[in-house]
Amino acid sequence: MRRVALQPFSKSLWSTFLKARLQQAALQLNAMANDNKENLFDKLKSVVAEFAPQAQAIDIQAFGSGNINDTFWVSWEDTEIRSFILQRINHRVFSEPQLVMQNMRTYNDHVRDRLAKSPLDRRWELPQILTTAQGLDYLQTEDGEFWRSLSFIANSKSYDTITNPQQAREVGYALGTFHHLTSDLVPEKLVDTLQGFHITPIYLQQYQQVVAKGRNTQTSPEITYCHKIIEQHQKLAHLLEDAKSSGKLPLRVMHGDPKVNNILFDQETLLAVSIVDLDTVKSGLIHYDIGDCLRSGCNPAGEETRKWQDVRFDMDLCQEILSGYRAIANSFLTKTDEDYIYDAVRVITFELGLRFFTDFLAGNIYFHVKYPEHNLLRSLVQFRLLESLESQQLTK
Ligand code: ADP
Ligand code: GN1
Ligand code: MG
Repeated sequence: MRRVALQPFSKSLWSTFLKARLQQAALQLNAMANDNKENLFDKLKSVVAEFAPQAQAIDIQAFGSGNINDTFWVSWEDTEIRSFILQRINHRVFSEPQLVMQNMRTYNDHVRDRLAKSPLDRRWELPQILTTAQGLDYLQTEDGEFWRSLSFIANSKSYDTITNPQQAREVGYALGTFHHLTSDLVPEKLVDTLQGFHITPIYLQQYQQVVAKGRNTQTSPEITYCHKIIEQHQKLAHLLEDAKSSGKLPLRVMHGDPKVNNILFDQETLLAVSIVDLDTVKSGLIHYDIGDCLRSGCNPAGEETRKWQDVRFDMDLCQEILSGYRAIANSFLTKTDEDYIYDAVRVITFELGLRFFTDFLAGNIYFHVKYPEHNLLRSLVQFRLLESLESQQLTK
């Protein structure tokens, strides 16, 4: 990331510069479409002041490529350059952001203690919650928005796709480390921040309801293809939930969203050093995590590609991710867990395609989009990935 020298600017020149930068950030973030740009400028300045009153001249940039929250990188300079992550929690998705922060505390405290008792033999970081001047974990503004600040994991970088086998093993290692470090955290200590999240049959119902309402009457070969894939995979939607209710797969702590760009790499060693986006950490099946990690990691074209017909599931990357995962997860992974891995990737890939498609039909109310057909294209990518996966066998 480009660092900006702050000192030579006068206060007013700095303010003009920052305003331009923020307007640019606002343009980049589609979620900001509803914000008045002037308000956004003032809002960001006052929110930063609550978390870092000592920061004099600040620089703020839109950051990352998350689909849910609005994320900013905030930096300033005193004796050295300092920075943190500032996020506006999407409260249309998370109706009780205070519970999201409560879970994050529970998770952070647990993992910090565990690492203190039995340290890993390599770098592993937790994003620290930075409190407001009043000592709170988040700031609720008068207009009902929720903001939080997290320490920036130093010298780190995330990637939207995996480009080599070592990276793939590291992605697996990162998820394994998350499961390992939470294997003794009682799942019931975590609250459910997003009801229905990863309950695939519920997404199927939502799709059926949206279709029944008939709000979107568009037709195209792509839309027909999506309906057809969903029709063909009705049974698949129940597979993991059935395994859960029959007790074949136990409830454990799951991350909920371990896609590749939520894993951070050290820019020098190129090793995975953290897993972020802890909003959906809760009691659930680790198979949703394994499935999601493989779904996102084994799609070299990336989930945002427009060339959806070229999308394929890369079995070699899959083996690398799994070998990195197993290296640390072998202590708790059972034979039955292993037996469900292939199906877990199918379920979660189908589920995400279904979620994107339903959101497209419903008018793009959940995921951030940059254009009206964005979610349609994303669903085509997932459905094509699913077909590619189903045309291959997962070898152990
Ligand atoms: P969203 O829910 O919108 O995906 P995330 O919490 O994943 O939001 O944040 C967006 C991106 O910002 C992440 O994918 C990651 O690349 C980056 N990021 C988030 N938290 C940190 C952090 N503490 N340090 C460094 N980068 C971070
Ligand atoms: C969202 O927030 P982000 O971009 O890391 C979504 C995931 C999806 C993912 C697809 C809370 O993740 O479930 O798999 O988009 N997160 C939530 O890119 O819905
Ligand atoms: Mg994210």
